[in-house]
Amino acid sequence: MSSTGMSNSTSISFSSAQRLVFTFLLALLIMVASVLSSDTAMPTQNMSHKERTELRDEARDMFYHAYRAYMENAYPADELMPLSCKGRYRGVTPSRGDMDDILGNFSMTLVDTLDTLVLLGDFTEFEHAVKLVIRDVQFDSDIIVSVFETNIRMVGGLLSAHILSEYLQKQVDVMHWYKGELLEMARELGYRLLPAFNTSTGIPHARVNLRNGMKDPMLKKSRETCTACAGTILLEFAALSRLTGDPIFEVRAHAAMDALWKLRHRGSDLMGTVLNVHSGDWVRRDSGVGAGIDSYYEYLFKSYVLLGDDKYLARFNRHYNAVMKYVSEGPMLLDVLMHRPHAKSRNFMDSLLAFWPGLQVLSGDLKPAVQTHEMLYQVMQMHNLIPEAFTVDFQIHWGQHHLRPEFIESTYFLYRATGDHHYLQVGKRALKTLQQYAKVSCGYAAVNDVRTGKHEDRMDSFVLSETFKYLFLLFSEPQDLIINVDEFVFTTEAHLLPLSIAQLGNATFSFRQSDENNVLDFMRTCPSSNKLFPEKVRKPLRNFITGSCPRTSSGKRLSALDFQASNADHLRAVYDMGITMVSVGDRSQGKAKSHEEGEMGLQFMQEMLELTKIQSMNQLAQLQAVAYATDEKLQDWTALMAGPSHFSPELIGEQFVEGDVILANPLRACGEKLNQVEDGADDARGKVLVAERGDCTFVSKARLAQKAGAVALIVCDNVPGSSGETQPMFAMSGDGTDDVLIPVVFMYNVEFSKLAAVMKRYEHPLRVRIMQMVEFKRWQLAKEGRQNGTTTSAQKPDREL
Ligand code: DMJ
Repeated sequence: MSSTGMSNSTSISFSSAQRLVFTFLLALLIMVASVLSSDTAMPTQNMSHKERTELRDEARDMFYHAYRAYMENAYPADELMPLSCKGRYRGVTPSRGDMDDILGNFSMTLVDTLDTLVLLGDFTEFEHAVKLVIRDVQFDSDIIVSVFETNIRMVGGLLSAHILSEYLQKQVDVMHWYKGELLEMARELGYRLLPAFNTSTGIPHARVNLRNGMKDPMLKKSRETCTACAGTILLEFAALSRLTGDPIFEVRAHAAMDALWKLRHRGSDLMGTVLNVHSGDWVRRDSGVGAGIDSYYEYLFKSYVLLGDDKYLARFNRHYNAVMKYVSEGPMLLDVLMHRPHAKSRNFMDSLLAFWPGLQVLSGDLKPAVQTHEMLYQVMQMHNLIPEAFTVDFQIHWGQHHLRPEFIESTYFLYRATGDHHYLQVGKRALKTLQQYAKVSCGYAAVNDVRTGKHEDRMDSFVLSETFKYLFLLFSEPQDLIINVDEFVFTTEAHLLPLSIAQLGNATFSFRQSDENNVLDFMRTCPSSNKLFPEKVRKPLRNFITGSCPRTSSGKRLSALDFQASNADHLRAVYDMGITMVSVGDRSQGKAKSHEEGEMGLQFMQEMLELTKIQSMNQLAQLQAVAYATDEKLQDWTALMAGPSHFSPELIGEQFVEGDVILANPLRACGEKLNQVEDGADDARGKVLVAERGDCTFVSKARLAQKAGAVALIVCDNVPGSSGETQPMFAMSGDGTDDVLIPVVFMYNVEFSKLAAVMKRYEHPLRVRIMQMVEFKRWQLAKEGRQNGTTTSAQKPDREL
């Protein structure tokens, strides 16, 4: 065995694995340290009434800057393009692909914005805008739109504006001409969405043609939708039914929710993110709280609040417990697979999950809400704006920033629940940042990359309906507002639906409402801040640094095993031992209080490293190894890291697949004729096939490889320079059909290049073995032990699949 080869490969894989694992373990510490540093640098000060009023007015000005830019340069288009300063029209403006499914040429930004005008107290502009919508907006267009987006932005916007128009008629004595036109428009639009619900499961299609329903030929193959897309209908459809007296909408939306609930994983209680509306099969089994699933959870809880049906609370609670058990990792929320919930399926988070703390506040679970929010605040401070996705060590994964509302929304709910001025300070920072990085002469522009600050020609309608609305609400006092917002539920698009809608229910919807009063009480009354956590969570951390909080010492040395990052005494003890937890940008050195405590600190760090090693073994479970032997006796193995797939059998424990490696022909393995040259030289039977990523899906490559007789498939990345050392490893997705029986793994370009170089150098066919990385490590450690005579119990992984 070439020991150099072995140790090289070990160090390559271990260092990356350790980096991954370290981030898991240390991110908690870094997070705590970051909280410390932010609190130390800027202790929360009460915000004066004057400053708060100024910020409220600034939020209002921001809204008008964007609103006027849209009205003067883009209306009646769906969106403003703030850099070109003109409207974005479907079918006219160059297409952005699927993203344009939100556009229906129905003046979306104005409809989405109507109720914000009421909250701002601008009844004159509201009345004018309602007249414009009634006059200009129509839905009879041959356009395919997203059912979810049309529902939350358009139906929700129309309903909320209708409710507020009637409210203003009664309370402010204006708009007497209004005769329910907006409700009629919402009903018409609701009917245009209904054909999407004609599926065997009752779960709606993702898209529908506004004029032709599902008859559009482009929709023939339609079958996949996301969990959030299908599960974010009920609030609007129930309100539509209650207000119009037509039960069809609510009936369909309940049925979709029931069908979704049946698809949960019975073991974990988790949901995936993409499913087939006809078969009910899962297409993506990743489960988190961000993109693809976010508002499904939100609507379970809020449906209970709005409609009073206990079953939605029970379902929410089941999912919530599952999320807190498997997805929640300290302050972080990391996707797992619904059917393998103990292993994380990715090591980054998306910015959509920033709504989660707000939902936790509403459901009464404040402590984790505070922690996740604080983490997000750190991410914001590190990058100025929260990037669309960021890794567990808070580095940028996707650099865009779309001016999304979720973080501000959670900040608002946390402030409402706690009264802690920290959240006003956070809101101030968010507001100033938007002013600095997003304001342009014609509105506010999304940021293409938070590292460069480069703008994108995009201002989504939610900037006006949510982002500025929540900012304004955060800095407003209740007496500034014409309505009591506690009597409303905010939809996922921040449209206001009154709790009184429950009373409009007819005999079709008589729910179990035993706890309804409790729920309403909770929504109406902000819990007293002294019962709540934020200060309790954050203050000990501050005290730990400032030393103002006397520590109760047991005289015992704190061991790494017992260490809890959330325990203030532990943090203090670690600090006294001279260990400083470093937040990015803060490289200050720790100094032990005494020689003894310094020794204890060293011991502590050693234990921590040991623990990290053990943890690394567990975290490695998902990582696959492509190991190769270059000696004839197949003794010396070198492993390169690879990622698993969701659609191929899992290699469990010591199982592995072995074969000579061969390139696919054609390399991308997309055509029917795979590895079929006449002389049979590229015969794939019994071989481990390598195909390049691209041109067709992972799973179709796998099917072709299987058909060609390969025993395993390695898909190598087509992006030069990509590497598992710098990029998160991920699991390849399938299409919901479990017909792939051979293991399939993914290698980034740098790792594959190493394998390719050996393949080139090596005269004989190169033998490779696909197995779990953790098993490879165990195998090698055991071999090393045997060679050194230190262990006799080492097992060779000999269970060929
Ligand atoms: C909004 O349209 C809604 O909040 C939706 O639920 C998620 N995406 C955007 C905002 O980011």
